[in-house]
Amino acid sequence: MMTRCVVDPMTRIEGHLRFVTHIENQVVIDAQCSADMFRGIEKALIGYDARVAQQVTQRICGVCPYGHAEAAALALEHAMNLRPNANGQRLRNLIVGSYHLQDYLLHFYALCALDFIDITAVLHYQGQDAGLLTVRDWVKQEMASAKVFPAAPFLPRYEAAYCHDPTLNLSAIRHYLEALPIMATLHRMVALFGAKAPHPVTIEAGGVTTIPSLDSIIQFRTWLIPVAAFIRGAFRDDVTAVAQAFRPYFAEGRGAGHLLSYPFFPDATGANHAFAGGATLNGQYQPLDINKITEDSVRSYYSDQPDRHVKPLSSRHLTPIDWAQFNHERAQPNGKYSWARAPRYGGAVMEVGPVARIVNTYHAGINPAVTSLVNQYNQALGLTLADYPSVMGRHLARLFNALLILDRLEQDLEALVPDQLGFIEQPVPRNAQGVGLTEATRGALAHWIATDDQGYIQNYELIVPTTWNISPRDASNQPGAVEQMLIGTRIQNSAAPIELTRIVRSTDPCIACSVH
Ligand code: NFE
Repeated sequence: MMTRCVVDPMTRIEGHLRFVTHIENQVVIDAQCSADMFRGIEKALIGYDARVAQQVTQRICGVCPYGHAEAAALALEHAMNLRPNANGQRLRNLIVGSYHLQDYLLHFYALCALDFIDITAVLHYQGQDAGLLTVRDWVKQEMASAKVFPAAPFLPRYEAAYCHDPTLNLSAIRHYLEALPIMATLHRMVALFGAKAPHPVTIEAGGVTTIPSLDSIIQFRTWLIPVAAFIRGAFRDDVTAVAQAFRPYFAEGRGAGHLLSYPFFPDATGANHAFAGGATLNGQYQPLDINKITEDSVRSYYSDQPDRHVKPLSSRHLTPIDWAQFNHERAQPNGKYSWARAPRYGGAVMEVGPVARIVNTYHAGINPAVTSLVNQYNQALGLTLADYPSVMGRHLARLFNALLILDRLEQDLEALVPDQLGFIEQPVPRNAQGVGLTEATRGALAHWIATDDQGYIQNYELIVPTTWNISPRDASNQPGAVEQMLIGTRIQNSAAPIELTRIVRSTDPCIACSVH
């Protein structure tokens, strides 16, 4: 018997995602992901001074604004043929790196932990920890007053699927609470040099406009101490323990496993990145070739045709379909089902994100710290690189990213020169083009800019991490990366398909970014 299973909206992610699966004999035989929002920010930029892109594109998202700021600055720097000086690059790394750390904690504790950790374990808690006692009382109260458990934010709840180890459950719940002030501290660190969090304002083409003082460097260092202790202690312990407790999830949500990443986290010269760009296809690594990137919108809610394998900046601006036609339950012309477009790399469907950064860097052999961390965990958990594009591999790779970025943050902070400007001012070039490539937390992020004969924005295009991951089918009818991860999954109970939500959440989708 075939069952249609619709998850709409997907909770504990950013933005509005709906996915529809068809399940036969407890196995997913078809899946469609629909990004359910559209804003048109690329179009809105046309005609404005090129420097506004960095501010406006940050408004795409409250979670990864730093990524858009950096990609926009890099695109304009490319058009200007300009690189920040050492202090500018280090300040940028400190802002971007702090944001990455905040985002890894947010994803693991606030968005994903409740897929694995049993919150009701707290009901049996007999100790003196004030945080756990508060959660215990709150859960008890909710159960008594609502008569129905769970209450938000513990919905949906899938009985019997959670961790059965009371020690791990309680320690993860305690760390869930402890992570909150750590994330707040990381936002303060972003604001210290970014002048604002979220949406830091100081990352500009030419560097960073804040001048670090000795006081601000010492303040950053003081805040970094508890952050580093939490990431190297509680976070590392929790992710490692969950990975061990849910070992079969290294075999779930694998998809095709083709991995794309861009160079990320350079040294002070803007080169020698900590993470390599490149593509791993069928287990074989190749250096990055951005000319292979195309996008089509055959199954996306845009009316322009033909719209196959378009290169960035070569497209005309797509026209959204007539809103009156928009209704999920009614078939759309040409089987369109998402506002997201379908980026491809040499025609291949690619997964982007923490696993791509780790696996591509490992293959490229450019960072001994990556090689040693991966080797250490592979030996301890009995893994190979092929296990990383998976639900648990993605959680583990986020931990690796956090540990590696933390090390680099400490180095950049020590080398930062007080009272020295890290910004070079240069006019916006006319009739110029540029591309900015970076890694936001969720993966490969690129901004393309073209200016007109006044230096205003003539064309602007973004291809964003989640667009790669949750893309719909393309002109060749290939399912997107998350769709491929879902197809073939065995479901224990189609009325409570926790396997599916674990797969989707492992990619940390942001629909606000994916469609923009
Ligand atoms: Ni809106 Fe974003 C995505 C990330 S792009 S969260 O996808 O990370 O900067």
